[in-house]
Amino acid sequence: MECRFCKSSLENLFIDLGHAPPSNSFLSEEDLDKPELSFPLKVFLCDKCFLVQIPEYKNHRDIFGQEYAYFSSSSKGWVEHAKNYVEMMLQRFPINERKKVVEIASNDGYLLQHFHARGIPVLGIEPSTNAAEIARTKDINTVNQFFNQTLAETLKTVGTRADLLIGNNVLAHVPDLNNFVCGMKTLLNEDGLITMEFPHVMRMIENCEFDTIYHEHFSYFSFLTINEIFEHHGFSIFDVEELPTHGGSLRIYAKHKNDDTQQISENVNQLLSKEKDGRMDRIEYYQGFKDRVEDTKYKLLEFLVSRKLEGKKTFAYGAAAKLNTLLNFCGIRDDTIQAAVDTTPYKQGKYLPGSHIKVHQESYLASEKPDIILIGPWNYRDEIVLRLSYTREWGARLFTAIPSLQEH
Ligand code: DWN
Repeated sequence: MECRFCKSSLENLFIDLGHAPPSNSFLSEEDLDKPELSFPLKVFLCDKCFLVQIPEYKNHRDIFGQEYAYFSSSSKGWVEHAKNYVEMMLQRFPINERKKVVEIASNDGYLLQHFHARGIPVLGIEPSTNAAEIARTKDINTVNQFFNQTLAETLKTVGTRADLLIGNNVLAHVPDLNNFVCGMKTLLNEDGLITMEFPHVMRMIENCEFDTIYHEHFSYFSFLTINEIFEHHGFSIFDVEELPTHGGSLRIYAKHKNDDTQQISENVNQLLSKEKDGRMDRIEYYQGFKDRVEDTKYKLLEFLVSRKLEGKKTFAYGAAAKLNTLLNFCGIRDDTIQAAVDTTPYKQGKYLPGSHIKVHQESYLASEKPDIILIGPWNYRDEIVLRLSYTREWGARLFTAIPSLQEH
């Protein structure tokens, strides 16, 4: 196997989470009587460019095709984050009705709707048909295709160039990374801007966020590696921010290398130095992760089995992809966690991949009154703990499991 960026041979195993079904492959009632596919979940480290990565065990077209389970608007916190981004960008850069804003992986229009509401021309690019159709109901012009160099060339041919090109939580989902970044180079106008957000591998390692490892996350980025990738493809990253979203993400701001309209912020060198001081350009930095992951696993299993033996009822709240990685790596099934709850209509009535725990709508909590509620998307912990305050009436206890078991 070779590194998807620098093509060096991949010799270093970062972590092996065993075989698991893809974390967003929710099952219908009928699917429970059929075979269920599991794939290896092995993560490798390139010892040349330090890109942490998973081979394309499951074809990305089968993951993000017709039906995708994740809708960006399913979490208020994320929609608020997108709205704040739009307001910040309009303050900082001259984005107006004469400009074109293009978002790659625009999902259900959660972000572009805020530019559209201001009369700024937008174009969404979204491969999942169900999400693209929701965006179109919000009057967001959406191309229902995967983004790549070919699509970029086609758009350029018909006169579409991006003055602002946005990509949030998409770069990690792209097997052919070089083709994707080449496509952005084609689509971005001469003095155009790129902003991209993606989970920061430094935070994943520091906070033991192994549950964010799943088949659709092909790459896990440090700033050192992202900077090398963008420089290689003729971009300059002129600013970077560390964000709290999704367990700790980076937002990068990039431009064409020959565009001198933006000054390079000190933030760029500061973060490069921080990562180098943290020895993220050394293999040793990436070693020992599995031991911490296993410690989290056994402490969670001990907790859940003890509650079960006491006759307690445990539910999961938030049928996130990360919950499925956690449950499948820990071998948790519907005997220890009896049900899950989620506000996403698409997920309700379906079953979690691997564990086959049924997903219910939120009212199921009040009708069943579980003693223990394990919050899957710990990245929305505060929002969810507040939302579930009513469960205290029957003495429910709320927990998260990452980075370690904590009560809230
Ligand atoms: O990269 C990705 C990240 C951004 O989102 C995607 N590949 C997949 C997805 O990962 P995830 O499913 O782990 O993401 P979330 O946003 O942590 O999932 C939250 C889940 O919890 C959703 O199914 C919605 C649900 N939810 C809920 O039921 N009630 C969320 C909140 C805040 C709530 O109050």
